[in-house]
Amino acid sequence: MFNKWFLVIAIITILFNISCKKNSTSSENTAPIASFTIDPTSGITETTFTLDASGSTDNEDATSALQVRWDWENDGTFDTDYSTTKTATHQYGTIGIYKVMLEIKDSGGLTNTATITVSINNVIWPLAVGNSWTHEGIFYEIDFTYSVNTSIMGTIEIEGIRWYKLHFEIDDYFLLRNDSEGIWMRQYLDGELEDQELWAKYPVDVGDRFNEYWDGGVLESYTTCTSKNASFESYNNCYVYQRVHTGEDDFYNFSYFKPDIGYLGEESFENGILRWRLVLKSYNLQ
Ligand SMILES: [Ca+2]
Ligand SMILES: [Ca+2]
Repeated sequence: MFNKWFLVIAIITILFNISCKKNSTSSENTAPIASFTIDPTSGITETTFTLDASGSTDNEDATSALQVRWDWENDGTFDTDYSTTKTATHQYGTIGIYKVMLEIKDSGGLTNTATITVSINNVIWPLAVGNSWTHEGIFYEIDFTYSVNTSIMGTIEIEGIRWYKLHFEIDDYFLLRNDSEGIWMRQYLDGELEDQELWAKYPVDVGDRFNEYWDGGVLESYTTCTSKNASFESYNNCYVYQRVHTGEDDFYNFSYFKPDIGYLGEESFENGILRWRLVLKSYNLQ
């Protein structure tokens, strides 16, 4: 009796195993589906980006069994070895736009890739919530002095793009953002949002010309502050943007910026005579 049942069970086991093997060889392995997130999606050269490929899937393998490797700039050379660890971190040392590529491999050797574009910006204006500046303004024609505060109130998303909202004490608030093309500005006038325009570019090269935001004039840039005004001589390595007003060749502004500090101030000339000046008095960076 024992021998008989043992034989039956043995035969069933053998048939089952054969059946399984037959099935596993006849069903084809399918490629995994690569998917990942990157946080944040833009930053500066000091930003540490966190990448997470745990959203990748495969029909046959558990995600934990899938292997991943990364090509930080999609140049065809992978920068990490295969690993089952789905998260990674990376910093980009140079301003630019990069396409980071994930390759994922299942246990059968099939692969799939996904890419995400990430932009590395500049820090000409330290855009961070809580930063603030105090400037002193002087109208020379009427010998009038005033103080004005600017602070970054928060961020706002418009059409998927993050802007910093700045409150300028004597005006409506305005929005700024940085990307690899430069500084973009949106201004609210009488509560109405103006169209966005490229306002300035960074890094700047002498002779660069830009469309100006509000009156269609041009900007020119210089890479030193020392030539225009003694008030700014103490600031080395700052950038001066000359803004010439359309149709008013004798009316122009110089705006002064310095990386890691921000907006130093501005001067306005008419017929070669200094009309008014805005000078940085203090700043508080978060
Ligand atoms: Ca598979
Ligand atoms: Ca690479």
